Amino acid sequence: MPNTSARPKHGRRTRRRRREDPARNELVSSSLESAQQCLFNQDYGTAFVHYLLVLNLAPMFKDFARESFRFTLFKWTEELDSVGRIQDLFDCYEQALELFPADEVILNSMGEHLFRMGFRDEAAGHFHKALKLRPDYPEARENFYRVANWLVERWHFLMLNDHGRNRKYQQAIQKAVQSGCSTVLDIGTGTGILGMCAKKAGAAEVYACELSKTMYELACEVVSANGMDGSIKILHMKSLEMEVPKDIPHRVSLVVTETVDAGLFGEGIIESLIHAWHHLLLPPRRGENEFQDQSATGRVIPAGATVFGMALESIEIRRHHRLCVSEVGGLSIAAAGELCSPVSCSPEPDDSMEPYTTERLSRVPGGYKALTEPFTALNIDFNNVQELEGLSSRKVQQIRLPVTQEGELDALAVWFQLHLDEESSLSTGPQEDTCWEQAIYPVHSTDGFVLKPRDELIVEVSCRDAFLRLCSVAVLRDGHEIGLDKRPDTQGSGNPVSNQNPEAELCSALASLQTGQKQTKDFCMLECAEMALLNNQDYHQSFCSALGKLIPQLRAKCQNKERGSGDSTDGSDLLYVLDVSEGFSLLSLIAAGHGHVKAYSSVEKKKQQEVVKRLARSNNVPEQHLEFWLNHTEDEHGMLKRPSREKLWSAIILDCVETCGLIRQKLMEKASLARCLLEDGGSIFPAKIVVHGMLVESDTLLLESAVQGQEPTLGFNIAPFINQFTVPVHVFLDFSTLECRHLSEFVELFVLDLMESTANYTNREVKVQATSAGRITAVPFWYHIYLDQEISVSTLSQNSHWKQAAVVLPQPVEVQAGDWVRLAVKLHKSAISISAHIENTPGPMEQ
Ligand code: 44T
Repeated sequence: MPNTSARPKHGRRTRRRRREDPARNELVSSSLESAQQCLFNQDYGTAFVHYLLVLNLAPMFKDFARESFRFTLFKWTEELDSVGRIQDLFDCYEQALELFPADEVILNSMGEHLFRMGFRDEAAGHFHKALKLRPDYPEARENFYRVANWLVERWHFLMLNDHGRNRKYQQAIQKAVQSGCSTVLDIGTGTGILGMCAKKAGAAEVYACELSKTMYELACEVVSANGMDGSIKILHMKSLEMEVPKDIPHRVSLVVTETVDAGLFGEGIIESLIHAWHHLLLPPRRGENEFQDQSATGRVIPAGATVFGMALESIEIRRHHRLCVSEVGGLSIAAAGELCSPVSCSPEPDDSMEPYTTERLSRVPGGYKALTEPFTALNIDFNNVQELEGLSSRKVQQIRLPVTQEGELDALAVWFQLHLDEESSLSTGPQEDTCWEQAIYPVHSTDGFVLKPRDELIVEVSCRDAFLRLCSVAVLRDGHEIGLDKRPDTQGSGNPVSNQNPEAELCSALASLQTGQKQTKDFCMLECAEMALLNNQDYHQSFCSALGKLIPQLRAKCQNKERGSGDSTDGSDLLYVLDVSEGFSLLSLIAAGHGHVKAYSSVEKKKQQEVVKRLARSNNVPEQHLEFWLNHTEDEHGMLKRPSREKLWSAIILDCVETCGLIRQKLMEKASLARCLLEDGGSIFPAKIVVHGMLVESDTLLLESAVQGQEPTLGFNIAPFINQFTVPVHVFLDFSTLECRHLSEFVELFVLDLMESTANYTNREVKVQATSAGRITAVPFWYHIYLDQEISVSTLSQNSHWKQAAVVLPQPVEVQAGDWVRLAVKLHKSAISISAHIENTPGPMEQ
């Protein structure tokens, strides 16, 4: 292997001597020749070293060799990547960037590697730089938009647009500073806003810390743009790592923070505050002594919180967390075993599980039904370190809740009031006019327990690993206790709940003791979207019908051919179907269920493969008719393979839309590859995707995409900095519940023909008539996925596992009813962009 880390020396001395040194010239030209020869022989590693040498010795060749150098770099790093030489890979990029520091293609490509390795912050930095160098570089733009959502989460925009919240925080901070808190630490400063409030209120010393590199850099920019760079010290670190006097010279009298998520504790506020009380804050105020000197004591804003909970029914939540159907696409799925979403408050600590998920209940499709009144789950005082420390060791608290409405118990929802000080608080409740999400603790019991008025629901509240845990354990009905939420470990709750059938329970407990196995051997986890997909009967039925049309056609053709050629039917008359869906999919099994089909599944996880195998057995699909092709790819390259040398695929199923509502990356490349592997008359599923959309006026979408308005935020200049992270396409949208005014009918925006098109760039102009007057702020879009000419699935349907996406226009466009709007729709690879203009000339259908 060539030694790529040997960097040729360069610098002024080299340059001065170059002209005088014929030996050097000789070396340059022979190296250049070698580089080209190696490139020709596909020996990219050696070619790369030669190029490095040439370009370091003779920078004047940079323009001439740029293209070949890039090509060599990309080829060589691809090889390094495939053999796991990651450090070498990044060394090569660094060497390349030393030579071409402003090469947007190299920067973008290095960003892609960084992103794949999980270094999102660094990746974003590279995409950002590439984009600054060439703003019209579509690859970098797309990449940047992908990471922007990770780096600067969308709630930053919501927070800064939430004037009520901003003002309340500002007032609370101002009051505290004016009453003597003169040294302040802002934990998790984000854009720096709370720290700047403290400074503006007159605090003598302000410190701020921020964990995320992107947010830290942003905070530095913002603080400096507001003329406070000398007066606020920002540290790029987690507060838990801060020490006095290393990071801040002494303890502070006020900590301000908004490191709270929908479940209150998810950002680690408990741990941060315990640490702050021990290491960063002055001692707390004792008793109710009003006159104690506030500059000698410590306190926290927010002062505390009250957490509320409520039981609810929601079909939307249910279908994402538990199996709700017993049959899909002609398959019985009764034998699937225990399937469960990764969101569970199981009693055993498990890294793969999240205790809660989040939803904005006011926007849950299909709505929800409250089954109990809200109850207080917890009260916590952030100024009492003993109380904070006691949280984790607090014993499990049982709460009895009268059921107020009949309904299926699907989840417990949680929200809170954040008490900034004695007078002022913020609420994240579902009914309030807030933009915040609520925490959702789904109930997993598969049989779906119906609660009735006069029942009492027993909920356990506890705190583990500084997370709040809520679990519905039982229902009291007519004096009997009925256990809920079956859990792997029945001793977990510390409260033996009487079972309806104790004998059966005893038997199975004995059985598991004897085999030494857990009762959970058939347990398998599915992502929420995978669960929703499995519950989507229309989706599976559509595939079943489309395959049911295609397979007999191809079989008939195949039999005719055999008859013609006199071949015997010795098993080679099987049709081959490949399902390249991402994640869990039963489509291959549905294909195999049609008989005379050998289906290849892309299910990768072992547990999930077991589920598919169990279902194959229970549905009488012969084992040899189902293969998991990813189990055999260690020594193979490439995604799609022929089933065997002489056979081609009868059908290839492509997964074309991501759950978030975007077209999958590289879909068109995969489709054109797939087309080459089809037998005559074979099909790609889907054959065609039609993108639909609509003009809307939605302030909500604007508030989530950028800091709005010309007014400075609390008097500070923040918007232009954070708005650099605005992305024009919103994802994970529920269009059915989005607050918006419809300004047009549904319109067809685009057609992607997977059986035909090859183009990477496609443009289309669409004319749409406005049906009412308003400001077009966005164009939500979704897909009609055509499996064949007649059968289609819509990603907008009620039981879809897909969300929708929307293009948010950079500037709203005013329309009158009847106006024609010209939409320029562009598809670059798989990214859609839309711009809207009022058409002055009448549209084609105008009277
Ligand atoms: N809160 C929204 C926003 N961080 C979530 O890197 C939630 C507001 C909200 N930095 C009510 C309810 C809600 N040391 O940039 C992030 C994060 C940083 C830290 C240094 C630490 N120990 C931490 C912990 C977090 O802080 C920033 C904000 S945390 C997320 C806030 C529905 N009102």
